[in-house]
Amino acid sequence: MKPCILTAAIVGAEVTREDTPYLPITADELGEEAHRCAQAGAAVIHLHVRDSEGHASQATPLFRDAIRAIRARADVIIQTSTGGAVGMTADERCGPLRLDGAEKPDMATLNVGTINFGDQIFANPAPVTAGIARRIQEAGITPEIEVYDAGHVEIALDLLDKGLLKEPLHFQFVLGVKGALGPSARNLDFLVGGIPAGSTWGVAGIGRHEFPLAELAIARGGNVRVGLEDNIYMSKGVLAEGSAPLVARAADLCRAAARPIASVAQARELLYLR
Ligand code: KMH
Ligand code: ZN
Repeated sequence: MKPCILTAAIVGAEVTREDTPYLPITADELGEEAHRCAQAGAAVIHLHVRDSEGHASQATPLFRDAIRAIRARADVIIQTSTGGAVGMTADERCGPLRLDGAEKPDMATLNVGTINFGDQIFANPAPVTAGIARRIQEAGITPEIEVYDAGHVEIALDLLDKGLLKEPLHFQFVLGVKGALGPSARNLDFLVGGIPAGSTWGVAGIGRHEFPLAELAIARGGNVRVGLEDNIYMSKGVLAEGSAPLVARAADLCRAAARPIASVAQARELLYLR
């Protein structure tokens, strides 16, 4: 079995300090949390940033500070969000793509389809997605395709046809968002069955679905994303003291399934990163 790449989604855009006191917000807190996650086995940090009041932001300087703080502490692959938060403009969402030099992200997410997002709508109309895909490509950053619903793989294949994505493709199946595709094995198998040979894929299960889906992904040869962005609990009513304990549990699941955990160097190779 090839090594399993563990991604830590350490902050996200929606979880608040009221939800959990363990949410990292400042650059130093993000750096420390990324370091703890790397020690627990994460090779990739999926990164959002917050402003000084803890609100979701896609501001380039905040990403610069966070990436500096992370790289000062840990050798990890940094994957910045271009999803941001519901309601942000496409231009705003592209804040991290403006970074270069030592703070340039290794990867960036590409959200290819519009979904219900709880009571809200996470809007990704085709022209917005195409524009963000082009900007990721022009920046020379490797995209990860975020898939939340049944038709999203098709949209990605259309972007591939148009030259806005290049193979090998990297997919993240985010399952269990309220209003989008549910977290079943049947849905996961359907999605995996639709991606081109040679693609990589991982699963991010939302809320209580995080670990059941992680187990499925590990058994099927996929990668795993965990972290406070997706789930704040270790077990019912018991808060995770940051994302690192969630990464540690995912690493335990890998060991239990005799699946090696990808080092950063192995993850770079598997993801064809420069
Ligand atoms: N916060 C969600 C609306 C991404 O990072 O690319 C979108 C999101 C996806 O988190
Ligand atoms: Zn995200």
